[in-house]
Amino acid sequence: MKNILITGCGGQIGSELALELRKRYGGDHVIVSDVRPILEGPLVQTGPVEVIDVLDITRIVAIVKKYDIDTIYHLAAVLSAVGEAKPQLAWSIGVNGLYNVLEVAREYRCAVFFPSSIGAFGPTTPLDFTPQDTIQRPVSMYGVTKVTGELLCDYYHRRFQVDTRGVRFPGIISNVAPPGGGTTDYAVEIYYEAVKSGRYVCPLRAGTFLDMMYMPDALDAAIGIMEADSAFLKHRNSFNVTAMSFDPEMIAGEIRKYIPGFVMEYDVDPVKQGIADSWPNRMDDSCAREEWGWNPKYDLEAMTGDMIKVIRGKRI
Ligand code: AKB
Repeated sequence: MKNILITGCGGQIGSELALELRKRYGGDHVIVSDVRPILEGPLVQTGPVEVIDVLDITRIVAIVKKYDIDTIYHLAAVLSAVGEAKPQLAWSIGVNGLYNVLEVAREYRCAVFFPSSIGAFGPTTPLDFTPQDTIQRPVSMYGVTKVTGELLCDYYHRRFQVDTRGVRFPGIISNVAPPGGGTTDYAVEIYYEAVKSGRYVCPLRAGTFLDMMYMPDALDAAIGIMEADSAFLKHRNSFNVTAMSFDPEMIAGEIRKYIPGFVMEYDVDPVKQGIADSWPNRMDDSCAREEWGWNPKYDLEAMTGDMIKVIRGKRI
């Protein structure tokens, strides 16, 4: 990776991935972009920032040529809950945006990172220890775009030898930029509300188990798969990766170790609950561990200690 372009960088993952990549590869070698202008903050202070609408292929080409890009982290997407409210937009950004990126990558010989998701699975998938290769019949538009994306990336690798790679991210928990429209957002919001008010109204039912991961591990996953020796990769575009699996009661229990009076109430959101019920309880990520050494560092306990410390420091 010499010169890297990140799309959708204003979001939860991009805002931290960009800084990590700039630390490793140098600020001028990591070009940050988003459909909305990023005008201030660490992303602006540490390297180039551009506006890119991924539906505008001529703009992607212009930026790839301007900076001699050889690697694209394509993060622009609409998350699962917003995707159910706006399915046409979710398809357009999720599939047409990826198609544009892959076409540019084919023409200009770029490697591409594509984040798939636990959303690529559905109710007929085995939900416990979900295998790497299994049934994928998602019921959300987000899931449909993720399965399509996995297949498109496979196709561009097989047909055009584009170096496409990716992982199936679980819910990602972080404390810099908010997630914005996913089913797993509750696992971020709960920490902020616990610190701020000592109570949280959870949109998912107790007993809803989902895979999750703390942001430092998510960054390691995204960079790790792109830096992996391709000779060892059999599943290049859609590795299951997970770090922990918990339900709302378990995360509330961990929070109570720091905030003993923390109160959890439930007001189930039927759309989010329906999506969550169709997703795995816990994936099997042994292929990622075997093929490129995936090895997450944070469990629920370690993550909770860090989240509470960081959020308390923000004085929200
Ligand atoms: C979402 O909830 O939509 C995302 C995801 C798991 O892909 N966080």
